[in-house]
Amino acid sequence: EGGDDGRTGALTLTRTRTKKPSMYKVLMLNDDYTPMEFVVDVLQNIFQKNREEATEVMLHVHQKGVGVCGVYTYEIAETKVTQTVDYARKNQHPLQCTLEKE
Ligand code: TYC
Repeated sequence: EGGDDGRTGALTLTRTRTKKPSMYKVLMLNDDYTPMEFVVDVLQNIFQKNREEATEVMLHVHQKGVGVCGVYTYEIAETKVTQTVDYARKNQHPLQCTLEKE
């Protein structure tokens, strides 16, 4: 957006749009003990995936060791990690989940 300084007539360019927020991947880690059904349940209820997508992500993590649950702004990503770990511990599962800046 152009602006006049009102004295010399110099034009300046000012930012009209704020910076896009940094985005963070929420990663789910495999382990040998958490039941597959529990992971699918987490992906549906915390990461808003349908049953098919949730199953795909869970199987990917089971086979590769790690997978992306979703990409969010920092506060939302952090909240989902906390909700996942709290829910897993409440059910005595070792499921781990972490953040990674994109
Ligand atoms: N590997 C687990 C099992 O065989 C299933 C599992 C999948 C656990 C994904 C964690 O993030 C995970 N029961």
